[in-house]
Amino acid sequence: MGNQSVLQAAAQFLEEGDSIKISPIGNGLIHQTFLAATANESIVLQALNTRIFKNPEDIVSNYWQVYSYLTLHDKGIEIPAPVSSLYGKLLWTDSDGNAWRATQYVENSYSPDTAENEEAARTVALSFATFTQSLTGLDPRNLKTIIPGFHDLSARYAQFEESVLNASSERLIQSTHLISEFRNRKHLVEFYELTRNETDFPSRVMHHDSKINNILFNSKTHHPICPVDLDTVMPGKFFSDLGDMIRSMACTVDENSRDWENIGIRPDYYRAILEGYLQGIDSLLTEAELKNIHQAGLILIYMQGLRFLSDYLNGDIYYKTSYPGHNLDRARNQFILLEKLEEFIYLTSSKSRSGNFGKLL
Ligand code: GN1
Ligand code: MG
Repeated sequence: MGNQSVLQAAAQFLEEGDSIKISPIGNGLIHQTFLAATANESIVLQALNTRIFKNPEDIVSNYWQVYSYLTLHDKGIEIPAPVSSLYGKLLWTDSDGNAWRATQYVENSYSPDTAENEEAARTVALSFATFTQSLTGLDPRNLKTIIPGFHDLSARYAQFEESVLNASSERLIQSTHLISEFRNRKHLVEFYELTRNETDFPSRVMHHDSKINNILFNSKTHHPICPVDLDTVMPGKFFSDLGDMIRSMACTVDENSRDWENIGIRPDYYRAILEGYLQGIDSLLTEAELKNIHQAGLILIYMQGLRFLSDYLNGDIYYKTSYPGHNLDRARNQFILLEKLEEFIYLTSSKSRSGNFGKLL
């Protein structure tokens, strides 16, 4: 994205279009995000990836619904106000077809990439759970489904099998071990099918990208302000946000690491995330969800592994990559993490029968 295009977009959302300073922020794999500032005003400006988000209007419409609901109902949680363009629209499309939108920049805030200790992980979990809890009165069916089948494990599994069929023989050879390990875990897809039951596993408003860098923290108090990056906010199931936090915060190294020997689960973080989430969601979960709470991390790690491997097999068309084989390495990383979580849950549940881990449910 050239600087000129960003400046041109920023000028659509800022009053004084001629003295704008632009700097890239965030490190998302999908959109391009910038801080655009004049002497009086700072906004977060985003070029939405319309290859992935086919209907960018739906993103701004969901954002508006969530923003209005939280503001009207005074739930004690505020998200950055959307900023409309000088033409009064929440979306502006440039001559190359890029869709831009903006939100207010929250001063004295930051988004860390890692949870420094388990207390940080607990507050992040509390924040994402409070978000869903606060939106209980907003019928999830009113929100647009931004990416159909986004956390639909059956659909992700089907895409994976399709990518195996279409892969080049070179990429297939590199992936044989992972393909068979992922196929061996199809029981997770069978569990996912059970969650279609709306009584036991009701749909709620979920964030669907609950990484710590999608939480704004207050620079002075270091407490979470609110979740951001709300593009994938849509109806979802209990495992999505909890599972993605386990995937991205209870791990010893991040999803890009090739330090295979040191990929693992941090038990104290796992417990803190679970406790923080249960506190924030405050008795919303059904008996069936509580009984299956440990499936959350397994499903999300498995799904992310399938997605990275499918992208590798498809020739790296979805995620930004920095070197050939990056997606294959990410898939391997997620597979090792999945094995480590399986082991941790197995050990934990056998110990809890003898009373040691009773607190973990
Ligand atoms: C993508 O771009 P980013 O980092 O916010 C992806 C998530 C994945 C994540 C893996 C729309 O999110 O689902 O978990 O990469 N978002 C989309 O790092 O596909
Ligand atoms: Mg995201």
